[in-house]
Amino acid sequence: MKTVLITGATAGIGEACARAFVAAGWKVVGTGRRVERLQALADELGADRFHPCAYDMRDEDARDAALAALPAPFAAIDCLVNNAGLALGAAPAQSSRVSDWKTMIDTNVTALASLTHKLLPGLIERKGAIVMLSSVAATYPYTGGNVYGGTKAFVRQFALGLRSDLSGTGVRVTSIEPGMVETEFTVVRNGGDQAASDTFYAGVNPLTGADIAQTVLWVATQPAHVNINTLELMPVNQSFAGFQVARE
Ligand code: 8X3
Repeated sequence: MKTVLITGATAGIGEACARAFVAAGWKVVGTGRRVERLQALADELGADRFHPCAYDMRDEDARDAALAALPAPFAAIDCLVNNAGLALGAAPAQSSRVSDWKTMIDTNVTALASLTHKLLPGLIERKGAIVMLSSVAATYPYTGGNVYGGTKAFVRQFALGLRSDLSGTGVRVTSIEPGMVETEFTVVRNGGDQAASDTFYAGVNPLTGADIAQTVLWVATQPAHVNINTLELMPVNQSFAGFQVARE
């Protein structure tokens, strides 16, 4: 039985991944700040299958203590799902808060890279897998995407760069790049405004956390010689539009 560590397992895509991996016979270490949500998942999925690992991913000392305290059945991580991340604000750069930018960079870039670095030796030893949650925002710029899109472009390029560095180790690395997925993501992005999130997804028939979880599980369970490099997905009702032009 393999073990996956999923960051941000308290809600949305991460929580759906926890359910999907447990259903597929994996043991899951779920990280996040909201201990009560992790405990509820452990109660539901079984303490022998889901281990709550509560810490703030931007606090490396807390992370290291939590990982060092993993019980033996959960300590050997075969797969890392770098899911935790957030967008804060959707305003143009010139009217964004720099504190929001720093929080996004600290979480989506610094904490993700640091955790990956920490788990790499074990992943190499076990010929494991790393699945990164990037975004369509990594590839397609949009108004108000600024630093969020920049962080997701980092995630994508970091994943691809890791593939080069890990050549010959057997470790597989994937960048998953979803478009509109209805989770707490847009509520958080808009400062807790549920109505703004409801409006954003209204009539879209957006992707769900469960949709993305099935994709992550599929990627992680490919035969050992198959690496999915990048995988971009959107709801059918989300697509592309042309450039905007400012006329003088
Ligand atoms: C966010 C994707 O399409 O909602 O990662 O901007 S989208």
